[in-house]
Amino acid sequence: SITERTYIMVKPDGVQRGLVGEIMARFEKRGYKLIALKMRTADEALLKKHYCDLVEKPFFPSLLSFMTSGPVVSMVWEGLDAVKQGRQMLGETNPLASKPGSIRGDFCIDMGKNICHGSDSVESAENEIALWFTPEEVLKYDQTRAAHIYE
Ligand code: YYY
Ligand code: MG
Repeated sequence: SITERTYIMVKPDGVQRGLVGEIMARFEKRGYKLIALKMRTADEALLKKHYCDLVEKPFFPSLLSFMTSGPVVSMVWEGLDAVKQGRQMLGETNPLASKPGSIRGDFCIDMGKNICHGSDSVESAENEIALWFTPEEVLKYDQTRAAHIYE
């Protein structure tokens, strides 16, 4: 559905490397609609909820210290197949497996510094959007170019 939503986040390394505009531009140019945007430094409590399925993993402590090391840019993009397309646009978790042309495939080398996050299912997208944004921060408006993007 064209109202599918995904949670995309530029991680602290992506912010420090000046890739916020590049990442946003890819979603904008693809045709997705930006419906929420916020910058903040996340705390451990928030990240433990965000990565609740990973808290027992050996790499979790380093993931936590990396993700709290500086500001992140949180956004919600809406459009057809936003979750799966968003994951394709990001590339694979491991940059080595990420094809050139994907964000990770073009801009990073190491899995622990893979510059961006994208929801992996519609269900986790809804949970992540509710975790990172209040309902009022997720906007409703007409994307006037939609007629040129969808048939
Ligand atoms: O959704 P995605 O970010 O592609 O991967 P996840 O399996 O959800 O892991 C989240 C995050 O954790 C990943 O982007 C890098 C880091 N990580 C890691 O450092 N080492 C691993 N073996 C797996 C994940
Ligand atoms: Mg994930």
